[in-house]
Amino acid sequence: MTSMVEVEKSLAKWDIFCAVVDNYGDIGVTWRLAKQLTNEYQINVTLWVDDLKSFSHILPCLDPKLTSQILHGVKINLWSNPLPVCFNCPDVVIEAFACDLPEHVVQIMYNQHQAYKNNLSNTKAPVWLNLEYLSAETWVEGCHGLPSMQTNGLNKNFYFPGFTAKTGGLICEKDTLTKRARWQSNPDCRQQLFDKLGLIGIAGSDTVISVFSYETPALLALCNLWMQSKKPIHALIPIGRSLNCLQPLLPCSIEELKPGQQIKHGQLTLHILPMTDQQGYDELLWSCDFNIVRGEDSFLRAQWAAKPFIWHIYPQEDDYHLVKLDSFLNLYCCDLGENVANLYHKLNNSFNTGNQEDTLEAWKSLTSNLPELTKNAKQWPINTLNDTDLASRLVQFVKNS
Ligand code: TRH
Repeated sequence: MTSMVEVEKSLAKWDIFCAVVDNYGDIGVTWRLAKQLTNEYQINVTLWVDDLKSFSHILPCLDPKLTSQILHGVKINLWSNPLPVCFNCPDVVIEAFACDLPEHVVQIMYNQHQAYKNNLSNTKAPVWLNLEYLSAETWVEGCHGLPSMQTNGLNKNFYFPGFTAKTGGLICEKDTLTKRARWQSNPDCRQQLFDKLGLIGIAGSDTVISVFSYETPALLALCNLWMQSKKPIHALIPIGRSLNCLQPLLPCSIEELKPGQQIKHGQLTLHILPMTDQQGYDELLWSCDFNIVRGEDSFLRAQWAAKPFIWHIYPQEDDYHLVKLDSFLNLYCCDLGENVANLYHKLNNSFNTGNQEDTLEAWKSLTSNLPELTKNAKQWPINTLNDTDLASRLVQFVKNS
């Protein structure tokens, strides 16, 4: 049995390594986890990131020129080769999304392992975890937690986030749902956010939709439809990839667009937004009637926002992402009536494959079923979290290691 001293020790210092592949998902997930482990478990977290410039888009107060800085209680170190800051062996090392730790780091972990094995030290090698991408596929349950013995004798475990009790869970800070409920019960919060973002001309009865997607012709088709809507629709679009497929609606090139700009076409107003920090983005999702999200982290935040959403999943080879999308939709739709479930599948599938006609058909039919979709969106976070989130399961996993 693990002694109390060992338990506390295992929670003392954790290092997370993140390589930014593209976009903001890898850093978005690791940054969110680092903050939560610090705030809720008082863990001393160091986040090593190889691209501070990308990071600064979702953390505007970060200075990309500094090799080390502390923000929100998390030490953020630049991960360059060689490491510009000394790596002191922590209690836990998380390698995010198979990012391959620096050899030098593995060597230090190995030295510690050897010293412990040879009774030269009381300190074990760190618990080494590979945090994987989120998927709702059923095989995840069988792979979560599996060990992988390395050639040097060190052990690494696969940690799979997921939607069921047998997986690693979903990232959600303890106070997210209460903060969101408080926000949504007070219309002043939304108004204050819109004022802060300089969004003018949005009436309480207008439809507000946030858009954070990749490129798809389905988005342009939806915008063309929204222009002819009976009541005003506002699309709130943080500067980024969604705009690449909206060029026909823009008065200038994407590079010339400025946050704060508004572009009106019939009943549709496009509002160009700046990117904000993660808290600001949550508030945006909480304030909209419908959200279009993507990747992994914004996809989860849309679920915690308890509003209907389209998921533009990160594209993978051989359209494998469509399998992942389907697995999620099967779970998400299981309490919906058959008709709405089918329409919701159709909307998400066609948005992802770029089928304009099907997207429009599904959207039009779903708008008359919005109450059912909204009811499901409200209940979903409660059912899905099922009392535990990823960080609490992760801490428990480490304690049991
Ligand atoms: O940016 P993404 O497309 O990231 C993707 C996915 O994670 C994908 O799985 C991965 O393989 C690939 O990156 C490399 O989408 P995602 O995951 O939603 O990440 C966006 C992050 O940006 C998320 O943490 C929310 C944050 N964000 C802000 O903080 N402020 C903003 O204004 C916006 C629009 C987003």
